[in-house]
Amino acid sequence: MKRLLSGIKPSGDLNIGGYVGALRQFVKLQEEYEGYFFVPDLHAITVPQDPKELRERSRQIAALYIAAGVDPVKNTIFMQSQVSAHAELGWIMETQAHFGEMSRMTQFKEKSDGKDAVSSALFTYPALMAADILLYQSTHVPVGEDQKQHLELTRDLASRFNNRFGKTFTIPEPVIQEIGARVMGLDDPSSKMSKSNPNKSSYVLLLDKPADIRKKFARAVTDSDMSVRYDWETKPAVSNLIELYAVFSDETIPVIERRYEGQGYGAFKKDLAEVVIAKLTPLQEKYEQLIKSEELDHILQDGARKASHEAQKTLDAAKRAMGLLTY
Ligand code: ATP
Ligand code: LTN
Repeated sequence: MKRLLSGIKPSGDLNIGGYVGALRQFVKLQEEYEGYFFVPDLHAITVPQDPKELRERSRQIAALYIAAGVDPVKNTIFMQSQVSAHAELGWIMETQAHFGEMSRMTQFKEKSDGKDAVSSALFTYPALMAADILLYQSTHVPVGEDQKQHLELTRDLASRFNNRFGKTFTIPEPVIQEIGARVMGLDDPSSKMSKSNPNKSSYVLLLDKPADIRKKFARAVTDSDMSVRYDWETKPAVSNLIELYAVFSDETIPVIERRYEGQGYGAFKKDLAEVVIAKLTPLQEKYEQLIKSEELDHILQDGARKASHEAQKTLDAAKRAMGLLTY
């Protein structure tokens, strides 16, 4: 059976970039795979977090998985910190990772740039990510384009370990879709839509109210000529919005271009807000029910139990292979 594993950090409120690049794929792919969906809270604490906010956000991300359509019966949903094998295998993977290759990780460079107190865990983060994936013998990992480099490192570390100590880990494949692999900011089409951007108009949150969604799309930057045309070279801002339209309406890009031919940006941006609202409204309703319920905590407790059982098998195999005693 093919195994899918992925996670979204509880480091900020989830925006439509994470939904389009990752969460939407979790829902689509769950039919064909055995799914492990976790909340990488140990990754979130590589940068400072307020304890109360972290607690709330972690439940929030798990509730959003389910509200978006991830089936908690069919899949295993859990908190990373509740499965201690992640931290243990994370350490083991650090012993296999070279300082040089870790230094080339662009996410670390971006997140540490200009900051004077950066945790050492932010640097070693990709080794923990490799452990997350390898513990479940995952075959496929759905992520946005920005995680491709971490996936390549995971594959390298798994092969290096297997070559040194005997076959222990499955080599995973990234799953990166063509449309929506990198959703750009609404204020600036040259930077990724990111929850760490201080400009709140640069992103739409999954839990934004319809009025805010309308306002944010109305303000979104466009390009100089007035045509709704898909061309990343000359029209990156509009191309970004067209991709969002395509994803949220389940229509193709040529159909959208034809609909708005000769119409300018006004009608297009208004309709874009409505297709996004139409998708997010049922998700938000389901979320409101879940977040108040104890059902969510039961799902997470159950998930942690199942995940621990699976993860322990791989952790023990890796320890044994290396010469660490496991009795
Ligand atoms: P930050 O926005 O603070 O940089 P992050 O997006 O790097 O955080 P996560 O929220 O953990 O971190 O990302 C979850 C998943 O969503 C990842 O697979 C990531 O690739 C994907 N993702 C995040 N932002 C986007 C985006 N703008 N476009 C496409 N995919 C995205
Ligand atoms: N590094 C990812 C979050 C993440 C992840 C994972 C994604 C941590 N562990 C395992 C897929 C599989 C990020 O920053 N978005």
